[in-house]
Amino acid sequence: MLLRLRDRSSPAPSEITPEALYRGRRQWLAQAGLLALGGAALASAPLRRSEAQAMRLAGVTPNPRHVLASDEKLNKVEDFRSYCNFYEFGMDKSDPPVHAKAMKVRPWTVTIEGEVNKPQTIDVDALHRMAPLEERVYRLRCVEAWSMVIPWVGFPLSELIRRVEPRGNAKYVEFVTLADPKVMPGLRYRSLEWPYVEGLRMDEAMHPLTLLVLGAYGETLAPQNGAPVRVMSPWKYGFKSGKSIVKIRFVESQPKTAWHKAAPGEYGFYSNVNPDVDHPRWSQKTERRIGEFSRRKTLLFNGYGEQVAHLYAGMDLRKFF
Ligand SMILES: Nc1nc2c(c(=O)[nH]1)N[C@H]1C(S)=C(S)[C@@H](COP(=O)(O)O)O[C@H]1N2
Ligand SMILES: [Mo]
Repeated sequence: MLLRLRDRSSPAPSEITPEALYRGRRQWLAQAGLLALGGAALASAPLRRSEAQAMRLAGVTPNPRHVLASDEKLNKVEDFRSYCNFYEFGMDKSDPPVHAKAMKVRPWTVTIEGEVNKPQTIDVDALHRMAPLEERVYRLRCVEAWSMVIPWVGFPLSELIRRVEPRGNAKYVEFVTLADPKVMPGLRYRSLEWPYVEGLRMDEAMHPLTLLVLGAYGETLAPQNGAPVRVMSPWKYGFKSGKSIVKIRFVESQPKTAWHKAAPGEYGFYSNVNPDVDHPRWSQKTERRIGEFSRRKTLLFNGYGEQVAHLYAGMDLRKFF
């Protein structure tokens, strides 16, 4: 059964707010009919079978406790929607919630190009129907040493990748995001080179933890959180999670990513969360969970090491940071 998302652009199905509901989440999901309880990935429920199979194929032991940060409290939806990094809409955390409202998220297409047998342009509504949507609770660890725990909704990016049939020489996946000067005041500043570009190595993009994200907190994404589509590899710093994607390119050589171009000594291509590799200007050993005062220890690979460490076997993580 499919998990359906409430479309934020249409009226609410009830006056119950997601904020209130996420406290009694299971009950709410059932009541609001947003979640057909069948095989959905609720925090403490076993992984969906296809996901467990995919993880076995990837040589990974399915372990819901690690895949899903179920022992940690979800951040409030207000935190997620009000404390944002989306530099196209301004440098302050409070800019995107104000300015991103002007971004039109329908109609929206994502163009797939490069080293694939089936290049195509996909409408975002077709993306919603491409694969069963799953809810996954993942930590987001920003390189600025704060973090949040978010119930993301989407499907493994690998589902999309398989459908477009990458060729043998496709070694990396590049994500190009929207750059529209009409609605994005931040483009005037040369803080980064626009459009914002991010990338993953093919095996990282195919990894079952990497989600193509279409929603969060049971609803389609708010514009400031990267509507209508973004990616999420939870073992990497948040900036790898490109928002409002318009193009996915399959390429042979390592993409030149926006942050790496802006400051190569500060932001590497891999950007795996690593408490032992400090940012040149600050420590990565601890983080502040948004909404909390005390700091917590940052975990290697953001706590997803059991699932992803094998991808980097034999690599010097200080060199390939
Ligand atoms: N297009 C685009 N995507 C982006 C960014 C950005 O500035 N532009 N910021 C990144 C950073 S630094 C982080 S931490 C996350 C923040 O996601 P959130 O605001 O939805 O929590 O988005 C990432 N994706
Ligand atoms: Mo970030």
